[in-house]
Amino acid sequence: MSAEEIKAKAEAKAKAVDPKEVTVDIATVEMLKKAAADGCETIFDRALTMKPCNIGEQGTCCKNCAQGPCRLPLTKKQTEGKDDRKGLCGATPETIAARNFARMVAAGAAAHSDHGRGVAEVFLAAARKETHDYGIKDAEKLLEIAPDFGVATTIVVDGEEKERDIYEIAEEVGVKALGQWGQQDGEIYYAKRAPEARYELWKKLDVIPRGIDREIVEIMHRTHMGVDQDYHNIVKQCSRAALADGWAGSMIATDLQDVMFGTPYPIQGEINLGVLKADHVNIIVHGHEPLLSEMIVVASQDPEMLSYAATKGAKGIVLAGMCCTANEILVRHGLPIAGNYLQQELAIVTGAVDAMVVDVQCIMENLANLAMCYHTKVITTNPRAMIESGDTLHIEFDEHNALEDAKKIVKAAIDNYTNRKAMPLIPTAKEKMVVGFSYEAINYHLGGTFRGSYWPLNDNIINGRIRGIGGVVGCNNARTMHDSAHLIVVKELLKNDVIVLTTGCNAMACGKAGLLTPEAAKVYCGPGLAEVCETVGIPPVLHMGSCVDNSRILMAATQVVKAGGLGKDISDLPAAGCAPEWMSEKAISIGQYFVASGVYTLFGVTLPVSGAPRFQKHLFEELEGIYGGKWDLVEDPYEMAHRMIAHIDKKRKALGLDKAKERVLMDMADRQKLDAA
Ligand code: CUV
Ligand code: SF4
Repeated sequence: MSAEEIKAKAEAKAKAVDPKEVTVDIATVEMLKKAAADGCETIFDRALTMKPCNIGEQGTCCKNCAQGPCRLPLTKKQTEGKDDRKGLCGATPETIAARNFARMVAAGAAAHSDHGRGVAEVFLAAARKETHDYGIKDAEKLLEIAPDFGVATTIVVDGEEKERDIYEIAEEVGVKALGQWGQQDGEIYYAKRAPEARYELWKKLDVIPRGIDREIVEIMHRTHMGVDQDYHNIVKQCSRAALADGWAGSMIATDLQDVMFGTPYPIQGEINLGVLKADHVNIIVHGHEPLLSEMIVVASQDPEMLSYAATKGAKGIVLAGMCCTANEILVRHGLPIAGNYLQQELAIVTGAVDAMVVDVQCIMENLANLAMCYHTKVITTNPRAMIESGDTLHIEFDEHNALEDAKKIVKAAIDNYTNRKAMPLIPTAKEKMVVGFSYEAINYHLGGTFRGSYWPLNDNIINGRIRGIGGVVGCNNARTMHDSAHLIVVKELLKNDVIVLTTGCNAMACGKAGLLTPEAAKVYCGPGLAEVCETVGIPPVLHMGSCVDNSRILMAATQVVKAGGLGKDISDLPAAGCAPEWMSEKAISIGQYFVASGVYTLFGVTLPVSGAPRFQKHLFEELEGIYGGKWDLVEDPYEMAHRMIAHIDKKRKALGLDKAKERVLMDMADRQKLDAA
């Protein structure tokens, strides 16, 4: 070998990913080794060779007009007090960072809400019986949400009150729900679901969304060159658009999905790449929308499809999920999950995936390249999301023909089974879990037979067995060790008797680590929380669904407020939220709607605000005085957990719950007194 060759080899080696340094997940370690051996590149490799741009990372690169990009990095000079940075037009770093931040909110809110719009459209088609494939599965939930849209559930005929036809109600709900996107004035319907104090605060601050699309468009307008140049005012619009996401776009998606496909109740499931089977046709549904995947669930169990698979020599069909589509079909059907965001490429690396069916969001373009290394067919299904790279197949999904489309997809996967290039190598790792804790299910489980309310949860918070509530959600991020921060934060919270509500990729990290089982309570929880979980028989980490299902966390928080004894607003609760490994713009929208709903919200990894100190101070400090919730950035997951706990303790103190209390058994009269309080 020449000196040059040796040098090149050493360099390549220095840049090779050491699997144990980038993930705590054993299946991921195994597949990263296989990818390296197969000579296939993944996001983990690219994260090593490409570093983030330091100006963008600070949030201070503006390319909103062609006189830029104007780049305003923070230097030592500014940290010493004098800050005269300006873009060509005079835009301050504050304006630039706030505009960039606002555009992330707009993109995130748009992603969730456009998903919601699709759901509302299918819902309306189902209500009008224009499609045979969808119907009303949970009529009870429909009756529950109808009044929120001002839709009557009964009708008076000849002086007698009668139940209305369920499909008639559904049609009216569908029309009104869909109208929320184009509404120009007034208020979104669900704003009134919030605790009264919160609703009044929003009204006073003038941030109640008028209509979903309008608030998103207004962000794009305000952040155009030369419009809104006051970061306080930009952040106010962020709140409006984000609230339109959390309390409308996402919440409507969750509710109508529940009505069509069933509200989740606790169900068993399995997670990690070990759910794939070498002698089966393996289909992965990846992305976010349950509309199509619900149909693929049906198609993959169709006897005709199963016997077709048998003719190709397969023993059966495994349908597994990836990312939030996985969460959707898991919480409703108990279908297995192959992994979270950073494992999508690695599923293909097993060599066992015959089709990777994608819809929208969080789909890495590199899937198409990797599919060329192996035999996987990547199938796009949504006209919004096509892939130019590689050799992908597009089978467009149409709700009027949904089951037929789904069968076409399953058939394409079966046909591809015989094209496998080598023996698959599937990791053995998989874990059992109990999932599906919608806020209705929590109501039922914790309230149980006594009165079916959040009271028992509140009672246990008041008596101190449970110290508080932690919402831990969000993505994976290739800039930080896969799943590590997720698990550290969650375990630290559990140890300190904080019950955890989870969605998204955090839920999957917890599942893979065995935290979503009732047995985990004894192992990981402080004595108080362990006792509660063991008594009720629930896991200490409650899997509430996908990212749009963060709306379930808003509803759970609202139910806790309404159950009494813990203040009058979400901001009074001993609770905090975090996204330790976030990466998606959707996470920024979620963060903003949690903050505007009164929650202390911490993000890990990075936030593009550090280059604009006054804007950062607005998010990290001043917002608390306005909304009772604020942003924070903490890279160290232990520190993150402890800041959440400190906040929880602060709220407990404000509620007078800091004195260690003996548990008093309350009678009905006491409870009613508390309810009235
Ligand atoms: Ni919507 S948004 S990486 S799949 S949680 Fe997972 Fe969840 Fe983030 Fe994407
Ligand atoms: Fe530069 Fe102003 Fe144009 Fe942004 S809007 S690129 S800061 S001139």
